[in-house]
Amino acid sequence: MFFLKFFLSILIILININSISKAETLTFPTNLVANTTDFVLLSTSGTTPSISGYSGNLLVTIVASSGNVKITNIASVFQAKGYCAHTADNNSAPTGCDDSNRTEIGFRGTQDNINISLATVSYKGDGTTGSPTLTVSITPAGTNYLSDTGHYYELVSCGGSCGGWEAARDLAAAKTYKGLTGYLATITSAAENSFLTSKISTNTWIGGSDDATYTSNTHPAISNALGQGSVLQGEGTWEWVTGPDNGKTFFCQVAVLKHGESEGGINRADPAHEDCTVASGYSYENWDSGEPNDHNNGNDGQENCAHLKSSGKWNDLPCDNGATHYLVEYGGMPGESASTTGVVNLTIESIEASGSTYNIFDDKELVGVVDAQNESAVRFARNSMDIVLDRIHEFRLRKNNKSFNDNISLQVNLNDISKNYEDIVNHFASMGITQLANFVQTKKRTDTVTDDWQYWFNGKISSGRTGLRINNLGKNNEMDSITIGFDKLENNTLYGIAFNLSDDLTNISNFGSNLKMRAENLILYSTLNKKSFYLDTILGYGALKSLTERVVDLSNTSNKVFGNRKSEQFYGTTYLNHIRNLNNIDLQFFAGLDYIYTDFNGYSESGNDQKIKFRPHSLTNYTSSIGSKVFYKKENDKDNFLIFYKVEYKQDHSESTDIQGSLISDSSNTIYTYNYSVPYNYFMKLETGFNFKTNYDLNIYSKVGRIQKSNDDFQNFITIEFSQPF
Ligand SMILES: [Ca+2]
Ligand SMILES: [Ca+2]
Ligand SMILES: [Ca+2]
Repeated sequence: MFFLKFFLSILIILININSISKAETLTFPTNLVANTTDFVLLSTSGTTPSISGYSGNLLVTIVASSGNVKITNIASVFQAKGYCAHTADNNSAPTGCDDSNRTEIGFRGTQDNINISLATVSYKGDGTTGSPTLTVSITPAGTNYLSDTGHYYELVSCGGSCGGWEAARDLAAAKTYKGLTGYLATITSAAENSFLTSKISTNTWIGGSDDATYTSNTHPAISNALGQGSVLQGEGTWEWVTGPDNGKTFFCQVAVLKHGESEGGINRADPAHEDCTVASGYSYENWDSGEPNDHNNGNDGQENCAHLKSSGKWNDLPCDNGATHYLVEYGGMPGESASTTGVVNLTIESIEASGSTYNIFDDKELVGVVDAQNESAVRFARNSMDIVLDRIHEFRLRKNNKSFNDNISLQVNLNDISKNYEDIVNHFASMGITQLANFVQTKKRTDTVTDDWQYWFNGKISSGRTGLRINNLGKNNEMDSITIGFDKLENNTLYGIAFNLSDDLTNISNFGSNLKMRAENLILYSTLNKKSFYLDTILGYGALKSLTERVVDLSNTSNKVFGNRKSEQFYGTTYLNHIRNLNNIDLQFFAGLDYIYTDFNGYSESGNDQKIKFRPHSLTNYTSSIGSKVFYKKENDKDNFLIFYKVEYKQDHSESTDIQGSLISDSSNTIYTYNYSVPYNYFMKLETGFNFKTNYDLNIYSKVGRIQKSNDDFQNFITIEFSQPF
């Protein structure tokens, strides 16, 4: 019994897996809001086109109602007859499908192969207003979908004679596809005929006849007025006799010659009865020259069945002709609708569309570049303030430190420090610090007086990620900065001035959009000491330069626009610190406020038609913070080594700002607006480091840390600082 149950449950699982795997699903965006003046990847809608649950060889077709469509990855799929200028199915890459001038594309492959290409479907508008659509269909290879009729078509080879038209008609009627009953194809429009000509282009039976056996017409064909004698019923009255068009007359034969007259090659078919009337909406026919000719041998009713030629022209053939193919059409039968998921329409709202909700800031690459400029600016100001605060902290330590005498060279110390620090030293060595370090080493310490002028030097590297939340493009940033400062203690107050140069690189998404920013800062600072309280104050000015590179066509990422912008910023911070000493431990508690105001100049991008002119904007950021720092002193007669830990909570009160731009190519100069606000409410700063004083009176201060923001953004940093009296 157990084994039976076990077996049954396995069976049920297998059946379920089987039914799941057969659910054919076409995942395709249904709406795309984009600037389609150049190609736009459909995946920028947030939905990457793909299929699942399909098996076998498939044909994918994508038809644009206007504009152009292409795929850029063609390597894994095959040529399909009638698509991308290929005249036959061929197991080579469809080279025409990545052209920029296609209004429809089609290619064949397995599901996995097709998905690689589908991910790169791109659309470009035609420059006129409207709301274009893209229609995509997935059918088994050999079955075509015509979006005009919504019908499917399948050419069937009988592998020899089909056994005549009637046999072909019955074979077609026995076929079904996705819940639709098949019928011998009826061609009722030029669009349908042209589609079948280009996609099928084979001699094949179709569903027309003038044989009264099949048609609804019972009139004798004779027209006494033409004096052609009594002949077969219905002759000359051509009807569609299959599918939803059954019984619709589409052609009334007109005799050219009278009965008995003969002229080689001239149509001698009998005329239709004078009551013959073409049904409304069925006037399309595409008879070949001289057809239908009813075999042209003087006998009536010789050729009564319609046959489509590979040229797209029609011929009447004897119904028992040994023709080898028949064309099945699916769709349009009363009460039937396709159960297929293989057809999806995508509506594109582009800048071209009247009444479109299109906004240039719907472009994530663009928003990435805009956000990055704001983020970098704030990062610069906070970086400068942090570095100067570090210096102030370091000074406080130094002021409290005891003197010491042994020889310890800077070089030795640096070699002892971890690899990370070596990287920093190497990095800054290339910027001239080697000379500075050498200078530092040669300068012998003379005394422990702390009210000499002192210089200090700080190098800092940081890297972080922003925009990690869903629907944001992730951004990586790297910043490095060097700072040199001078300060002096007077009346228990430290006064100082510092110069900072910082470079920041932000890589936006993975397509090549990026922002390079440079800041040159002048910073004034002071710290006032009263008993165990210290009041730190910093004021700074920064001149910023931005270079932007923005990818405007994700299907061709070398297509970029470029920007060059200048900005200025003012910033300041005040911290109140209280320090308590407990033997080898100093405890510091602090609270602070900072304020950053950045004034971004307007600027215009250069490059292609999607370049944007940005208006000036300003950004105001401020935070309040509380935190504490713990110092652990390790002292002996050789050195003075101190370790610290710091934690700080900063609440962000920054204001949002409107960023505005217009397309330079847009003569109406429509201005689009994007509201930027800092995407986090608070952040935490965690730091740890050490202070080390050598007997050359050189002070080395270093720390590593992380800023963790409430929205998952983060910034890691490592800094090293030297200072010395002179
Ligand atoms: Ca039809
Ligand atoms: Ca005939
Ligand atoms: Ca004929």
